[in-house]
Amino acid sequence: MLKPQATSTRDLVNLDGTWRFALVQSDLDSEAPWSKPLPGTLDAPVPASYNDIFVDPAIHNHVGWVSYQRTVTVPRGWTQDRYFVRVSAATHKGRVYINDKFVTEHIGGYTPFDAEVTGLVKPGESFRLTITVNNELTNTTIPPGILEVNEKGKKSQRYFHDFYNYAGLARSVWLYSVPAAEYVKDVTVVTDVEGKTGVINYDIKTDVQESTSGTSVHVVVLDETDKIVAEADGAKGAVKIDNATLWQPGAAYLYQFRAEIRKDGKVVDTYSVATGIRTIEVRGYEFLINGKPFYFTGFGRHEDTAVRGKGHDSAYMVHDFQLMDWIGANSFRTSHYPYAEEVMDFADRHGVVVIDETPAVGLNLFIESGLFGKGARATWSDDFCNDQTREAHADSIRELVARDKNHACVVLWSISNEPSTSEKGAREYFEPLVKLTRELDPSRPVCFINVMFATFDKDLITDLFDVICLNRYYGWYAHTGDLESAETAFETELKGWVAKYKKPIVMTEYGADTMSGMRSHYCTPWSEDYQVAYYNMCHRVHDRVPEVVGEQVWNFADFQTAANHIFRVDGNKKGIFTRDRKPKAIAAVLRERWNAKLDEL
Ligand code: GCB
Repeated sequence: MLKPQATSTRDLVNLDGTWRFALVQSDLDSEAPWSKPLPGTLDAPVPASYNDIFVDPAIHNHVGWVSYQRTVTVPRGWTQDRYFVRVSAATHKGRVYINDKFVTEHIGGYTPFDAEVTGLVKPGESFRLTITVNNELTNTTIPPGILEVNEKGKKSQRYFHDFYNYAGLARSVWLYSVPAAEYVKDVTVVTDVEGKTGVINYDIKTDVQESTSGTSVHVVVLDETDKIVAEADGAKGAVKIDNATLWQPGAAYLYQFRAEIRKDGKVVDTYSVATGIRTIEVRGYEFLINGKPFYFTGFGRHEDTAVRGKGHDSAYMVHDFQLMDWIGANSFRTSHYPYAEEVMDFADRHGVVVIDETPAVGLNLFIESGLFGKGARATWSDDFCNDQTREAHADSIRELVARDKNHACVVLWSISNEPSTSEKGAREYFEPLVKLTRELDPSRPVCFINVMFATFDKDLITDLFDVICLNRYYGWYAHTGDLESAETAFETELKGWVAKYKKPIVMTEYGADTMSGMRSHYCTPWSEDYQVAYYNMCHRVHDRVPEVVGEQVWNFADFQTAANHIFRVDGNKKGIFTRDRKPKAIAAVLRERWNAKLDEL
């Protein structure tokens, strides 16, 4: 799933802007919105979630299909090409129609897909492009949810993750071309280091439509000054770069790995992958990048801003990376779904380390029954996470690895956030998924993110993974307001994990809801003072447990959550920054601690 690229043999047309927009009010097939111009007067921005754009609760709370539509012209020069519409994300299910014709469907809200237009519309002609998007979550989608219908027949959506179910076309849409005869369909690079030599192991897949005798694959590696530093022939192999500059956290260096198809000495297709040369290893209690112990500082985050929802926005992206740099964050987790590819590219370019997560969040009925007394229901069961759910989960892993495998920034795959791993059936569910992840990418370690109920004596799956990732809220959800007992309980638990598993621990979440501006002489929960005291307590514990190799606080910024919970006031307020990126008092404290940590690394 290569990200579309403009090269000397390929073109790229961006289709962002305002599209016609309408809700599908009844049944998609009988309304057939693709068959004519959309009814009504609404326009919606792409990229953006549609929920907060309009001042209309019917749109904000809509459950079901919506339609986006616009006219697209195929460039007249594309006579020797194949061409596709690339949808970078349609949350959670998307269908593409070219004029009256259904072309493709994709399930999974945070990974891209293509619809081929070649053969349906000629170069120089225009067509009506309709993308219908469905936001429903069921027990066989990832993430899962439950659809409910009230006595008046109105649908509503329940889900088990703590962020708003934003939907729509939140990332860019493109029209792109590749050479028709033969093109580079996929590139995989895996890097290694031998002394001062950088090694890029590569595997190039081509798509051949015509009989193309006489073509060959060639690779060229350029450094950051565009100087050729290595070349090789063949679709699979290794290239070596003497005195390579490594990709380091905080000091990125990217080579361009250019795959070329040549015919009679001419380049007939070319595609480049920005490649950082680095190694990753988990050894004993250490997480090593380029052979050196790494300590994660940074955040669990969300793609979340006012008005846009999960819509990708370059201004916010750059600003957020600036804030992370300012505060001394060397890493983040793409909690709880794959982020826009632009974010991954940016992390590569700026040396920010990423724990890359699938959208498998909320595979847990225990939290609901435990916290809200809703009555115990089994998570791993025929009527919730069953074989079909696991198949959808496997697809989400396949698509994440296919999309992000070449990013130097990605050092660890997280295959799920807070599944119910103390419940019977968890091991049977996860074992094949861990195996699959390792087959898809033997070069990176694998983790899942552990929930507070599944302590070391109850969890059933941790031995299958390389790193222990813990979300803990001692002093917030447990021992609320009592940091003294929280400190003891937290340290006791960490030591239990160390003794049992002998693996490195990354704290992937810890935090306390905090109303910006609320101050308290008594360090009351929700005040900025409590947030500071809470983090100081956690950090004392981290510093006493040397097997802790990282701390990612929850959350980078305040974010929107589902409206039907009484324990959230206009969203989750555990941000270090407010939703509009203003610092809370804790920001200065983290800045001092993390910058000191970075100096030690
Ligand atoms: C968690 C979840 C995260 C929530 C957070 C919280 O453990 O992983 O999605 O937002 O707790 O604030 O409750």
